[in-house]
Amino acid sequence: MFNLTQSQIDSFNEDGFLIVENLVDGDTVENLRQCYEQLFRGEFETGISPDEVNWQEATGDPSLTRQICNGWKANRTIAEVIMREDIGKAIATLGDWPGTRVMIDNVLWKPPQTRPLAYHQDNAYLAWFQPSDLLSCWIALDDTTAAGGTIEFVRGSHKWHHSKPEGEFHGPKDYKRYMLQAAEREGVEPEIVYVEVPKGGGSFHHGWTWHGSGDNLGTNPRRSLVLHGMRSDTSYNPAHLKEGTGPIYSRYKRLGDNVIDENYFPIIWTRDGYRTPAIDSFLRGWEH
Ligand SMILES: O=C(O)CCC(=O)C(=O)O
Repeated sequence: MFNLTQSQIDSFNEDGFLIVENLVDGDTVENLRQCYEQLFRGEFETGISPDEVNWQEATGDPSLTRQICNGWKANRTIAEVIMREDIGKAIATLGDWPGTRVMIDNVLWKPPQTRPLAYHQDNAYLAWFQPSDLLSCWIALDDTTAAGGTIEFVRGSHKWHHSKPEGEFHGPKDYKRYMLQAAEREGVEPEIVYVEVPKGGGSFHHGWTWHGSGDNLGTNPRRSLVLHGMRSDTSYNPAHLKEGTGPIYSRYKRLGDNVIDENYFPIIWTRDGYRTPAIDSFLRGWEH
């Protein structure tokens, strides 16, 4: 059970991120690693495909970080972590939100000698819902190091101006390029902090915090599972469905209103005690 202290909340507000240990235990890390093998082989336990499958064993570019988005829909072990109430509560507390929904998860696997993920601000891709705020929990499934391509944050950059999405996310030549341009516009020297934690630890980050990750120059894989949370009271913004990741996630838009359907974006924790009831039957397995 993860709980935040007041000094962690203060430090998140100041820095735009928070590094923590012991988000998941060793057995869970091991189980998740097995699921990663299955997902990247195209084995989807529930029968539902993840929303974005950017890498598969037979066809994926071996020099790129393997990525699947919304692995929770395909695999219940992943879903159990992504739907955790305590993590939903921590996200809502850090964001000062009424509650947290799952926007997407990210299943990430960066083998040794693979390429970077470009620096970006998450909120820049999200005009299709409003308020378009994201707050994320990044969980390491391997011990992480700077040389091993761990996630890195720029301290205080959630207070910088908001940039537009630019460039290639997967494997760019200069992964810091757009962050450095933003720092120049801001007139500051960026202070980069690497998330170096034992497996099972990780971090939380604000949706406007600049972050990315370098080449994996180490000899171990760098796997991580990310929950990107959105506010429980958010809704579709029909004027901006074509922007950012909107074309992918607007497929779940209802025809007659802008309600974000909790079957696809489940509510995992709210201040008033609500949690999407169907989560339990999904996690138990429909056959039971
Ligand atoms: O794990 C990484 O290298 C980057 C992940 C990321 O962009 C995120 O969690 O928002």
